[in-house]
Amino acid sequence: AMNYAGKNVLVLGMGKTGLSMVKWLSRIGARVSVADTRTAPPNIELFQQLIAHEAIVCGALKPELLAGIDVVALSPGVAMAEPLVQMALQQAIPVTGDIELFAEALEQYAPQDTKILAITGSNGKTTVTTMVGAMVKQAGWDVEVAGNIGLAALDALMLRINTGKWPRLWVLELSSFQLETTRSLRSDAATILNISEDHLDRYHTIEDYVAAKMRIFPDSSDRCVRVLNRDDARVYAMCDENGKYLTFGLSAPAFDDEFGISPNGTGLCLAQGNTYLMKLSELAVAGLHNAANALAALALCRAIDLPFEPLLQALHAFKGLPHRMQKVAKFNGVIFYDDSKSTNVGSAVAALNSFRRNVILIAGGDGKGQDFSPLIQPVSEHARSIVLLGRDADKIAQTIQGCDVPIHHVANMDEAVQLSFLLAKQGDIVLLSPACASLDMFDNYIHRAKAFVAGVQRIEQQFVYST
Ligand code: UMA
Ligand code: ADP
Repeated sequence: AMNYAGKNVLVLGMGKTGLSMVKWLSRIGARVSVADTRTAPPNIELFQQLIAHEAIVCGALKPELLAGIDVVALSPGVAMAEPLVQMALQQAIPVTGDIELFAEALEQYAPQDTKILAITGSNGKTTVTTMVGAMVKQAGWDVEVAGNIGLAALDALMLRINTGKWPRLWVLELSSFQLETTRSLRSDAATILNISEDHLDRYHTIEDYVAAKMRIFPDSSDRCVRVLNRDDARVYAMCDENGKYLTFGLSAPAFDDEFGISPNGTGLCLAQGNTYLMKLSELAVAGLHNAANALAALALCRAIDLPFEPLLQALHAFKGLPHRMQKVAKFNGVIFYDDSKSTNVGSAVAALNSFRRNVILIAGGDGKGQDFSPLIQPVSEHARSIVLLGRDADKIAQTIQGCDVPIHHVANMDEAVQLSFLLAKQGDIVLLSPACASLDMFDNYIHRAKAFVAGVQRIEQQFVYST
């Protein structure tokens, strides 16, 4: 591992990750400066409390920033393709990131028997990470959950060092952006849950995106158990015959290294090999994609030999996360679902496939360069109408125009909700599952969800008054 004492480190990005890196690097003796491409990035006052004002630079990244710099520490929101980063690489200045710093720190400071589970994928990361955290806790282990889920890994690390209580297990949610700069993470088990098009505004091709995600698996000789999705050809192809792996999928498992769904005479069950674990209907989270998530979570925990019983108890109790297929209202025979966290095509497909009933789908936003054609089949099969808003509304409309499902355009979320309610018949579902990022119209997906729920509540009140 690198020794940072006395080294000049340039941190790029002044978000949560940048802040955690500045704190950590200062703590281990580096001389830290920070820059952000935005003229008014967040957290300025917090950075000013940590380092000298002259060491903080905002706006276009100029080459002078690299003068005397030994290491560049990249935030996930800053692309490797950023000219300054490319310049650093040309000058043979190492480029690192928060997960790499975290991995180096664990190797240096953590107790020998500390374990790590790592989770990436296009969809389901936060769900599976949260499930695994709850399952391990139920098994009685001290566990820390961190990473892309919201608590920066280095912040979690510093909290633990301050209290002197190392967790027995780290559960890390990792984005492809974080993985680009990760080399030294030695997970006991890791998964790529699935791969569907996303972030093509940052990756030239889907292969580049897959390559970033693959970095979650250390080289083949490593002890890391790969947890792979049998239903995703790209992921399943990452089976390493020389290494250890477990698989999950919706098909019946034939061997003990397979997790899946089997009928046991009384209904469908989650199973490992020929061992039945629990009834599918006992899962509180909707949709087969969540059964896949549960199986992946089980495989990760079994990879580190946790006993089944507490894992299944925790799965029983898991009620799902807000803004992911969350039922938010029911009136006039119409059920409203908030799936605002659906920011790519893969998650919108999973949402549509979760319903047998007719769906009024509200979608659109910033498509990040995605191909929307995977929506064609589920829209044809499950949608009564489509209500589109946001930057890529027209692009979606063009892709699905052959579906024989009426397409409507609206200017904002309130209109979207009102129109959807008018279009819905008794027994229908109104589903916000945008297949797009929210940033063209909202602060983030939570803000988008609030606009949706507020719209729903306004209609509900009118409806209650008028009946
Ligand atoms: N930005 C600039 N210029 C800069 C630096 C950042 O314009 O110089 C922009 C980025 O393009 C991005 C935003 O600022 O839009 C935030 O970037 P950041 O790197 O500062 O992000 P953080 O606040 O550190 O938050 C990051 C993760 N965000 C991203 O990867 C964009 C958070 O995941 C994560 O919770 C946090 O670190 C702690 O680990 C969020 C996310 O949206 C939830 N992740 C993406 C996803 O899940 O799809 C990858
Ligand atoms: P991530 O952290 O990868 O964004 P989340 O668990 O937050 O994943 O879920 C994001 C979106 O993806 C939600 O709309 C959710 O319903 C959907 N989703 C969750 N798991 C899966 C899966 N295994 N396959 C497809 N979509 C999924």
